[in-house]
Amino acid sequence: MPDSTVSIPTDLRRDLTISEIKSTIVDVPTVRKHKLSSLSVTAQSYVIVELRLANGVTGIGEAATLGGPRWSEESVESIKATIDTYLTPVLLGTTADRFIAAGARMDEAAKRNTAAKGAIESALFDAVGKTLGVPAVQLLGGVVRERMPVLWTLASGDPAQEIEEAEKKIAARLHNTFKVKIGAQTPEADMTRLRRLANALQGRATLIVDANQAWDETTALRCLPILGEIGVKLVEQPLPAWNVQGMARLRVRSTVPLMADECVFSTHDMLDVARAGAADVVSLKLVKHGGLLATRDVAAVARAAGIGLYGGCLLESSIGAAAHLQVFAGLRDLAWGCEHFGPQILTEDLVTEPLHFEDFHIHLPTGPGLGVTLDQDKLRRFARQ
Ligand code: MUC
Ligand code: MG
Repeated sequence: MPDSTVSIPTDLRRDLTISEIKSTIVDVPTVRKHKLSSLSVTAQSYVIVELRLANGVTGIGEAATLGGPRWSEESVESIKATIDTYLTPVLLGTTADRFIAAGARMDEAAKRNTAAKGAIESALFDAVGKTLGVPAVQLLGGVVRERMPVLWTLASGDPAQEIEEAEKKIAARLHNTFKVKIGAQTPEADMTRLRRLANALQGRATLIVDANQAWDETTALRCLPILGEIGVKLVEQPLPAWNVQGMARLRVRSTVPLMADECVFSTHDMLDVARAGAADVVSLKLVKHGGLLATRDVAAVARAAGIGLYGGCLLESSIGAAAHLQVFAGLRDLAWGCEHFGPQILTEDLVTEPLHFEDFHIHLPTGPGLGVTLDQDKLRRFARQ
């Protein structure tokens, strides 16, 4: 039954006109060095988008990067240039709740540039959600889960430090699944490091690994049985992103499931991986897919192929993490949980009230839009001069 007491403003459509889009580069220090196979960071760089509507509501979004243009093609400098020069002009004056049309306009204005598009689309969902007083997930089909398991990434490369860090996370009941970043050192050194971690945390934690494309096929063939014997539960992107056929060959011989990350940006990539039988699981990320709706599209292709879903991250602050949670909360299955530990690896978060972690889970925020509020003082403080 429609509720006759709810009055929808007659000029709602005019109110939702996009009047201003502002982008700001920020660099936020991390609590320790975070070391991947081909890069390491001591500060995380984001582009924060503030998108204002004619009705006065401002939506926010975030584009994360990792090590400049080294994890993927986009850097904060290129993201800001794309937003300011190409995406903003095609959106100003249009209506914010036409998400799919906005995506088409952005695709016409710029090829790929998925992190830039994802940040803008997040801000659209935030602005519209805030205007209507509903969380973004409600605009995406509604909540399936209010909280989800969240892992922590061990990436200092020093096993003694990593064991101590993991112990603290377990004791605080924040995380008991750990993703270990491998590939920065020799495979032998990584296997020794993993054995140490597995022995120290035995029975109390689950380990997965992410090689970030570091291995070739023969190295992976040699190491996968060892990873299985150590008890590693999932191996993420062992081969270069281009080598989907190689991943398929590995998968046939591996007892440990494989997860696709850098090889799946678009729905077409997902389809190729599915057709090749190259992955058991896919890591979903707004920066790769280009927004909340595109992330759902990739998830739908994966689901159709029986590929499990994992909520990936790129060390987002609570702004970017909240945008991801709005999507993840509405997926029918999220068999592998998520990794939105980003807010905890920053020395300071960018929102007034950071996301809530408890009992090895991260909680979907309850407010409208993305459910978080940008802290303007922090934005000013961390803004690149
Ligand atoms: C990646 O490749 O998964 C996510 C977590 C982390 O530590 O690095 C990122 C990127
Ligand atoms: Mg990865």
